[in-house]
Amino acid sequence: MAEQSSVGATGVLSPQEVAGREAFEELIAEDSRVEPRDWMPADYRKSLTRQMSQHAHSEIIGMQPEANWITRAPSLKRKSILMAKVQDEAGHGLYLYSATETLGTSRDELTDQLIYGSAKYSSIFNYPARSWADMGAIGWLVDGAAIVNQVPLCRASYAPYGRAMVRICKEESFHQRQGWEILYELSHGSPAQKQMAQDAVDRFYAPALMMFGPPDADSPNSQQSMAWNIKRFSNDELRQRFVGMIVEQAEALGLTLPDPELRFDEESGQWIHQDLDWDEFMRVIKGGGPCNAQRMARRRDAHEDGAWVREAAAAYARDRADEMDEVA
Ligand code: FAQ
Repeated sequence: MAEQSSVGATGVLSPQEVAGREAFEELIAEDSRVEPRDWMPADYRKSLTRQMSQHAHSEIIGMQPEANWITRAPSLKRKSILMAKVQDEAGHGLYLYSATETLGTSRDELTDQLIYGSAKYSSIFNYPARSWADMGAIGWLVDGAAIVNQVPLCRASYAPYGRAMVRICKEESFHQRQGWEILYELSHGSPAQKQMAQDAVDRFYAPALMMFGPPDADSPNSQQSMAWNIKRFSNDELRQRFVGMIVEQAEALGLTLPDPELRFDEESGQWIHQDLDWDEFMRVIKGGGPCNAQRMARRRDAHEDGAWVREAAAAYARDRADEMDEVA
């Protein structure tokens, strides 16, 4: 009973739809999981498709800043680690596209929405990776923010999303440690290397904090998403948790967070960070960031270059299906 529409042409719910809605509301109230076969409200399906596909697009576009550094990694070991990480991100994109497909939109349609439409992907990947130290900052700050945001998603009410997130979070944890390790080595190297690490942290700190999304007061999706147990914490709560986590880590790295207003507030027991430039954030998510055009052009070219692979795979699948029919 996976019906999308909940209201018929007359505006009256059918008895099956009433039963489906009741079952859905019960699942949410008892914090259970919704499976693809279950009835779900059209808005729940739509909002999940939006969030999960944006998440998948982010993983795929997110391969670009790091892939650009594979050929320039400073050693064979660093090169193989970076290649493994970038491949992991491709895997994450694929789990997430597959999980999103269970909601009824095909991967081809989702891809078209990114390449030829206006689907979003994470703002962070529209910033350039200028030096090797940026591989460290991306691992430490970007994967670190992704973990804080995504661990609660392992408990998302939509079961295929939660299941995909469990494996993704394990891999992100390895990614964060490799970023930390790159920065640690640089910050304990020559003065020029330490400066390179500091410069990377200076450039990625604020964009990493913006990954959590707009402030709660300007987040149109959060409230409903939390009521449906998709998101478990608000954007500001997770951003706050992340800042609390990286303050001590930055000290251990011997690096400074570029935030003149950063201070520990005894009363709330929290680290207070500077106001972020939300105009910049809006510009970036609307396509006006430093690398939006380049990222999308690269993604479009890769998609078009890969058309023959998709055609060959489809032809192979058709042949296999014909063979199976003949055997049967
Ligand atoms: N960038 O109402 P809210 C990674 C949009 S994966 C771009 O607060 P929501 C791994 C939002 O979509 C990183 N757009 O939205 C990696 C909405 O627009 P819409 C990706 C953003 O959904 C590491 C509008 O603003 N992670 O890093 C952003 O409740 C290294 C209003 O916002 C995920 O996708 C943004 N930062 O909360 C890979 C995690 N923030 O759709 C490679 C899953 C907000 O109404 C290398 N997603 N927007 O047109 C989420 O947790 C949520 O969707 C949020 C946004 C928290 C991102």
